Amino acid sequence: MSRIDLLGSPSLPNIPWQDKPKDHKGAPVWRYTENPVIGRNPAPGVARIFNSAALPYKDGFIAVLRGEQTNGIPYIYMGHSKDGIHWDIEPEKIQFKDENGEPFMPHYAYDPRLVKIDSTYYMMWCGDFYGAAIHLAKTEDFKTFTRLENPFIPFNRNAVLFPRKVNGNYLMLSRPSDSGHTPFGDIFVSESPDLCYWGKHRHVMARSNEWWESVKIGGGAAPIETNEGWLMFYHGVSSTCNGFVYSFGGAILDIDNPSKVLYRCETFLLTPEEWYEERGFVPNVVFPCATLQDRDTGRIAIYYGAADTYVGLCFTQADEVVDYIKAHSVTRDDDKEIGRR
Ligand code: BMA
Repeated sequence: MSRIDLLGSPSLPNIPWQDKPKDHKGAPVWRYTENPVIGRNPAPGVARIFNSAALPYKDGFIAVLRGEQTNGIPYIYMGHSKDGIHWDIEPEKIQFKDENGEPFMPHYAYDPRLVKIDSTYYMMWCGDFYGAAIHLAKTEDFKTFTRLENPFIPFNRNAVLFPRKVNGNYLMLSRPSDSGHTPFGDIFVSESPDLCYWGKHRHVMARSNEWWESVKIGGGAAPIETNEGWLMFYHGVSSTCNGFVYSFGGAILDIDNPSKVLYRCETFLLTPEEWYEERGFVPNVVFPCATLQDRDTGRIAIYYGAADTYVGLCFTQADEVVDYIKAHSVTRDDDKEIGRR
């Protein structure tokens, strides 16, 4: 039993897991020793899968996967797994319908997130809406996917819903951006009563003075509800003479007012170190998109994209990671405020 209660999370005795190596140093996040869990050319016509999200489903796991097709255009594929590690990938891209039942195919789709609210699964991704923007769809059965309204106008990326309503409304994190490889970006949260109309936009966190996240930050996995607040894993970007480096960090948001940051770890939790993170289509990227967690043990498994080429898996434990974030927390005035000006 962990001290930190993962309030909204299920018992997940089959969570993929390895214990922390005895000689592990630094932040309490450790990689799966057999990474990457999805390698190159994973399906017909798909060169790489990365930045992907998974959830428990039936007696195993289900994933929405960013598949970079051999024509270079990203799209979303589904994966099925018994153990959360070995994945069967469906050869056909996900086909969407609109709310009238008419087929809808995005021009491109990348960086999907997957969030279950009550009995419905929601997918968010970045796609074309006269510019890069957030797309949203829902499914009950992973057979029919209904595309919903675009929550926000362009340009915006890195959307992820909270796994339950807060104060009666759905909440979504997002990161307003530009049309290119955005050289700025903070995390915002927006509310909706119905997943159609969005408002009450609030600023959550800015890029910080710490160099690992000084260019831009963006939401990663869906926030995890705990008795200390919402545990959020997000990516932070640094600029070098060889381009951007993507690491990931952790913060804890107020449970009723998630635009208030209670704790924010000043150091990264994971940064590119392994060959599959340092070498690939885009070197030096770790990009978290989803977590699995087991309420009974506090075990957390984090799926992350590596070097825009592979899917990696790493682990942490609720008590350890929350203690670490709190012990290394630095918050600024604009983190702590409600985020409205
Ligand atoms: C971001 C997104 C991610 C990608 C990252 C690193 O802007 O496009 O999909 O992983 O860049 O290339």
